[in-house]
Amino acid sequence: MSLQLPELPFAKDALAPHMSADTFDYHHGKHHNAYVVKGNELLAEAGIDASDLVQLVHETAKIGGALFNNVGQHYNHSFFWNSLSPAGGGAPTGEISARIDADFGSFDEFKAQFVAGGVGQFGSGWVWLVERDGKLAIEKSANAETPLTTGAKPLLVCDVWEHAYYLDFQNRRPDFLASFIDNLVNWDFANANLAA
Ligand code: MN3
Repeated sequence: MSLQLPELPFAKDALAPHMSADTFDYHHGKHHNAYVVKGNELLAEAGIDASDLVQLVHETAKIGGALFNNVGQHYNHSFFWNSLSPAGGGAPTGEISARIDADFGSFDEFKAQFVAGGVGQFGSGWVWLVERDGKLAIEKSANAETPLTTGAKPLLVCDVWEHAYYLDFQNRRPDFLASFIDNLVNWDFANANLAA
């Protein structure tokens, strides 16, 4: 299989002012596309095939290096676009709402831990809501890493590489993370992942 840049699941200006069309021009059109192009070159050289992207992430994680970095970044960014919605943000709905209350105590406590996780990821990386060993948890990962390869079920992700927020928030990563939860987070996607 080859990697393909997915269409954004919304118009590139649909999340403004929280995430601008300029950000998507660079983040989706340039950064994500570069991972797709380089990943396909390296997959062809390595002669690796897989039936789907999740299997490909697992296969390339065994090899590491630039091959995994590009495939992992393709998986993570594809997951991130789906973690955003123009109708998103605010308190959760559905099954994930009850699970957040059970495992974090409250939505406010979940939000505080999610923001702290993203702020606490030193340098480039990601902050995730996952289900691990039957419980919801906040996890962070560096660079292209993903909790998928360590046995967790990813439910939501926010990109905390500087390219994700610098045009809209400059150095204010905490504000970007709070805005992700308040204005953009796609609970329907989290509920679908939880049920899968
Ligand atoms: Mn990114």
